[in-house]
Amino acid sequence: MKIEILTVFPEMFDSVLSASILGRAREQGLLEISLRNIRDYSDRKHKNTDDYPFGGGAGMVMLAQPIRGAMEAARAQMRSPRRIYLGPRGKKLSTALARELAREEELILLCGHYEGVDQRALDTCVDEEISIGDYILTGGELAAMVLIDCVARFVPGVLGSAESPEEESFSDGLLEYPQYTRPRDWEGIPVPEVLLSGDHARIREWRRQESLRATARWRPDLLESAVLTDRDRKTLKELEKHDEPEDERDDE
Ligand code: 4G1
Repeated sequence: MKIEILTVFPEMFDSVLSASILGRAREQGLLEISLRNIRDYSDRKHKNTDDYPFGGGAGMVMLAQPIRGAMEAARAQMRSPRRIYLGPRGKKLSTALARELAREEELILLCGHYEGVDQRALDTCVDEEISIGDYILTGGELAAMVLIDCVARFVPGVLGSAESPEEESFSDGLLEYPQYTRPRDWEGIPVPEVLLSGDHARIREWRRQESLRATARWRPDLLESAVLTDRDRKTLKELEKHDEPEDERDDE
């Protein structure tokens, strides 16, 4: 998959895109990510990329002209890219949307900064807007990195075959079960006995129950769209009887 990132702060991406799984995927050629500095496309004398808002008000607005220039240069390197602006008005990023984007050959990601982007650039240079959530950011760069991280996991080969994205408990819409590693006893706290039993059927059952327990406790909203078996529903009923209700827990 090819990704072009249009930004006025390309250096923000360097460590994130070079480390760990994304770095490995780029070395393997599974992800071809390039950064394009919008400033390089400014026609203005001092290579400005922003100006005061018409109508007044605080802050600066990104100029349409360098965005058009950068977008056309990126597009010249591609066949039929999906052009995305990361912004707070967009459709919310989800696992489902990430999976869909991972099927694209080519993406162009436009990152806004300052108070935003001249609306005419958005109207003429992008296909859609995507948001990573409801909070205020100083720029779209972190959102673009979140999107790339999330999408890359669904690009075939990016995760090793042992770590397929469907293997994770979150893929059926539940939270993950608790994980433990060595030592078996750490500061007097033992690892749950079942995990040392070697009984893989019991381990699988215990993990499923713990996923259900964690989800019911911390993110009950996720249960509405989770993929549940009849057995899961029975387990949840049992947990309701035995687990403390949320408002009686001493950690709140
Ligand atoms: C109004 C949030 C403004 C923000 C309402 C999620 C946020 C990009 C995102 C803002 C941005 C809300 C995102 C706000 C984002 C221009 C530059 C827009 C930064 C900018 C809830 C500032 N997902 N925010 N405005 O944060 O780009 O992708």
